[in-house]
Amino acid sequence: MGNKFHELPLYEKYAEFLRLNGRLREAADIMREAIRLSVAMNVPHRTGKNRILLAEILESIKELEEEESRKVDLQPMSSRSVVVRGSVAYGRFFVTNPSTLKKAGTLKMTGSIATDSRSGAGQLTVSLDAAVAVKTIERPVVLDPGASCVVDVSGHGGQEDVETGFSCIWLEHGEPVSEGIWVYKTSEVATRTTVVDAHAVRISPFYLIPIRHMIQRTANIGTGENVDFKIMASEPMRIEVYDSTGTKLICVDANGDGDFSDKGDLVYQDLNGNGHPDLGLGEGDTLASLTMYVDPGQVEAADRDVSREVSISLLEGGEWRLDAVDVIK
Ligand SMILES: [Ca+2]
Ligand SMILES: [Ca+2]
Repeated sequence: MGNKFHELPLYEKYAEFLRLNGRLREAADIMREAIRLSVAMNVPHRTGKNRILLAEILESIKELEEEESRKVDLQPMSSRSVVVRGSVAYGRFFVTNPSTLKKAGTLKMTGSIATDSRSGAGQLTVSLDAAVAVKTIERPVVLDPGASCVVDVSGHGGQEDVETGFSCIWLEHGEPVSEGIWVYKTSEVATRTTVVDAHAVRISPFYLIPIRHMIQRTANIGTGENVDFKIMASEPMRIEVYDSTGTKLICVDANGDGDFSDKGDLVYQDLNGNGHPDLGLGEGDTLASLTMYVDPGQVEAADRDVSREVSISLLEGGEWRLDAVDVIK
């Protein structure tokens, strides 16, 4: 039994070593051994000290587990674009790391991929061609704490009423963590200015969910145009809208009811001065886009089955015309 007196400091030092190296669960196991030994040896001051250290290690484990639960999130989970015949469709996925831990993973993408490229750590660009055979590519991505990566997808050769699909999956250690799909097709209609896509996104309690919308008009309009839009949610939620660069704030609707008369509401961009937020299309432009960030707030487990909707309408001839409905679930 005499050896036990030498073992106790070894256990204590080893537990500290493990803790300093971030091996918290092993540190807790060893510290439990140290406590058991110090009780057996009847050295209460050491038992007391080690119990405090164990409590600290367990608290660190809890914090780590909370962080680990903040998984990388790929949005939207599904997305559909219907563009004017002969034009290119644009889809976008946002891959966000809402935790304070650095995350390394792989983006696995499947579709009629013609080309792909990368610009910096934050953007992948993929070009699809409906005529190209379906294939799968994998690209490694490292996401810093709080960082996101954008996957921009352009869809060429879309056929009338035949959907071309693309899937994007975030893998960690080869296991899928989050995934989304995008389909596009063309349609002969849409000779006016219209929102050409709709999305379904997952609720996340950890960050504001980004949703990008493309607005398309036919090329032959010729003149510039300010497109007024209205965004309304089925349940109260904060909605921020940014321009195509993602950095210029257009409006904030603090409760998502579509007006700007509530506390915290503000219109930052109203190019035609009619009180409604808008986007400017230049003379030759056929496309504009907006990105909204929505915060549905904390959703009770019992309400998880209830889908929330966000609708976008454009102002045309003095009337609001509903163009797209996004689903949040
Ligand atoms: Ca409002
Ligand atoms: Ca306006």
